[in-house]
Order: sequence, then C-alpha cells, then structure tokens
Amino acid sequence: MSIPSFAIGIAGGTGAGKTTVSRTVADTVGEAVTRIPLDNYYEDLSHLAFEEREQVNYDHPSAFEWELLREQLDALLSGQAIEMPQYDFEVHNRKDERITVEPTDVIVLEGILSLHDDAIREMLDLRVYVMTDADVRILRRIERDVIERGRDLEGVIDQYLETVKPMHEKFVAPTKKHADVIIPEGANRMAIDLLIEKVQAELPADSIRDEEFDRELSFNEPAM
Ligand code: UZR
Ligand code: MG
Repeated sequence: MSIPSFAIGIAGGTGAGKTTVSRTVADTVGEAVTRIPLDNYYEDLSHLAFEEREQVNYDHPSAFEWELLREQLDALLSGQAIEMPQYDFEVHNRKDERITVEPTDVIVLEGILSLHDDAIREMLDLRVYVMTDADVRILRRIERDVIERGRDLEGVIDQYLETVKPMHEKFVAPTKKHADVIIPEGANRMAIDLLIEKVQAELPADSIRDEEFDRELSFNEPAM
C-alpha cells in the first residue's frame, strides 16, 4: 500500500473514448495505476422498481452519489483502502457486492462528469477532457449499448435525444473549461503516449530508487 502521488480525472461525453484512454494508461504503466470508474458511483436505486429505474436521467449530476465519491477518493489519496461500489448497467442499479481497492501511486477517475464537482476537481492533479465529435460518439454508443448492454436500437436513440444529448450540452461539455489537457478523439495515440510519459514521470522517486537499489544489490552479489 502506498500514498498516491498523482491523481488524474478523465472526463468527456459518452462514447468519447475515456475508458480506452484510461485502460491504455493503466495497462502500460502497470500495477501503479488504479482506475476508478465514475459509473460505480451512480446512486443506489434499490428502492425503485425496474420500470422506474429505466426512467431515471443518468446523465444528470444528481444521478451520482457525490458524497460517497468525495469520501472514497479522499480516503484513497490519504493512503486508505476503500470498499468501492459496483454498477450493473443491465438492471440500472448498484450491485450488492463491493470490491476492496487499495491505494496505489496513481489514481485515475474516469467518467462523463469526472470534472463536474468542485471538491473532486480540487483533489485531482491533472484534469483531462476527451473531446470527440458527437456523431462518432453516438455510433459507438449504439454499438456498445446494443451489443454489450442488451438494449434495442430505438431505445438507445430515444434516450440519446431525450437525455444524453441535452445533458451533455448542459453539464458535460462545459467541464472542458476545467481541463488542463484536451485529448482530441480517445484513440489519439500521441496524446495517450504523452499522458503515459507524464504518469511515469510522476511515479514517486523512492519506488524508482528502490528498484535501482535492488538492481545494484543483485549486481554486487558475489557469484556462487
Ligand atoms: P459512459 N447509463 C445507462 O445507460 N444506464 C444506467 O443505468 C446508467 C448509466 C449511461 C448514462 C451515460 N446515460 O450516458 C453513460 N444514460 O451511461 C455514461 N442514459 O457512461 O461514459 O461509459 O458512456
Ligand atoms: Mg466508458
């Protein structure tokens, strides 16, 4: 367990490529990176029936449990483990099981409204907004919702026009102004490489020094 030295927020519209960017960073840098999907902090809606949960506006800031996210992000950043909730898109609700997340050197918070909350933004060292054209995003969204999340085409289109698009314009897109860096298209390899270099540069010196020290030790070991 370590006290994180660097926290990143990755925001942007649905289908922008936020998850791809953060997964690529995590996969490349390795165990030092922990991803926190904002989706996991959708409010627990167990008190509502499925039909009622279908009607909820999941693109409005009020759909998220900000207080829990603030608390848990703060705990992680001060070196404490958290019990992170899990979300099930098919039933539109939080799962019963939580998972234990230990703090690591780098924390990546990823989700549409990662840069929305003042207190959360303050906790972040680097704020990223992934900006992708709306037509590309809706195409990706259709593909994902129909294939991976078991929705029908008509439902995805209706939801997009009724809530996703207006809420994006009202709440998500304006958070761009809080970003330190804007990545055009999630799959921009140069931008991802720069982000990876930054993350690696922010890894605590002592962990790097430890590795060098270990190497020296093994180098100096007498041959048997
Ligand atoms: P990303 N979302 C659902 O479709 N169902 C839910 O139960 C909870 C969330 C959608 C949400 C938002 N909106 O656009 C999207 N709707 O998940 C955010 N409607 O996730 O950033 O991965 O696209
Ligand atoms: Mg995603």
